[in-house]
Amino acid sequence: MKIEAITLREIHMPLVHFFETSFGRTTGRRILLVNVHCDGSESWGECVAGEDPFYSEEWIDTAWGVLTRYLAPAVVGHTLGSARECVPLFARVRGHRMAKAAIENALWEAESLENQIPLWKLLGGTRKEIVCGVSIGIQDTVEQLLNKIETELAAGYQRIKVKVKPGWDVRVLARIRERWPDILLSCDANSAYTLADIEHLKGFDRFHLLMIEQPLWNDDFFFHARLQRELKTTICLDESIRHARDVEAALDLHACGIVNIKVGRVGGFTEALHIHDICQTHEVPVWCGGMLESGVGRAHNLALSTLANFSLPGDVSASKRYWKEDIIEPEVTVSPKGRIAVSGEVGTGYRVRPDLIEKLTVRKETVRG
Ligand code: OSB
Ligand code: MG
Repeated sequence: MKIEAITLREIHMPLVHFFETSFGRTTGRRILLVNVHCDGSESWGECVAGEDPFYSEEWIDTAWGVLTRYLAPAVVGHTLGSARECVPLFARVRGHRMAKAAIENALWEAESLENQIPLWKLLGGTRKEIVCGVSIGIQDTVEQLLNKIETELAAGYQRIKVKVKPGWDVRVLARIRERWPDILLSCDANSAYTLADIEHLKGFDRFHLLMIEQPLWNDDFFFHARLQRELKTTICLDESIRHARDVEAALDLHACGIVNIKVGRVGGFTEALHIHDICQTHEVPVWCGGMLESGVGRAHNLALSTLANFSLPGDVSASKRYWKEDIIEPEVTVSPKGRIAVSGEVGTGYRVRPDLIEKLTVRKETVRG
């Protein structure tokens, strides 16, 4: 594939419903898309960096700068035999994984188009459909949360994850369990607790959660290992797994028993596949996390979720839970049994809607050779 140019776009999309985590509330997304122009193909990638540097250090404006100034110029003009060949070209730039992933993932899509195979097959996927869960943010009242859970269960979703923080945790989990004693339930703290909360966190054990996601610091696994020794509930790491070495260290320390893989957080499909394989060797299940993606990132998450060790329901759910109108067609839809069927078409199996993207674009820049 000869990479002729890369176009970056910032699009604005209001969320159907606000999304609140322990670090704040989001009502609309500023989404950075990259469009890679190869000889003979157009492919897309989504940078999942947020509006603020709250989930991780990266945010849309650092990603824009590093993409236009370093990452796009590092690959434009090059001819690559495969998508993973971009990894060494990006290596000089430290961190900025979400920015790197945006280009790398678009290149995987380009490679699948060039080889005329579905992206999920190129990645090594084996599942024809994936099982979906939902991540439900902090609401204004517990009643609102219970209503949302009821709606998502009726829609068929197979696992409910709720966001928690001090003051919105045991009381909320108790109400959920009172009403649904047997559903697959987990919680995500996005680093809202410290080791001073060990006794409090032990109180979560009585809710029989599938997992508690990232209870402690975003950059830690050492103290998560200490916490895991005190809890019956399995810890799942999200924020603190940045690459394959992190997951090796975390598993060695027994810091978690489940891993959330977000392809943006780990810097692209190549690293995500590596982490998947390490976890599989250790018999540690993984699932695919979400970052409130548009259809572009969602389609990539779906392809990744077809790999064998993605054995737990992920946070990959229907377009309509986020957007009045998604930027891909068809939109991502979920069956009444909470599953998404994978397309047999080449590439992602979803087409981007250039007219709609153009309408939503507020900033655009092209890097040429
Ligand atoms: O921690 O998984 C998280 C959204 C933004 C930032 C962090 C997280 C999330 C989610 C949303 O939980 C998952 C989704 O896309 O539905
Ligand atoms: Mg999380």
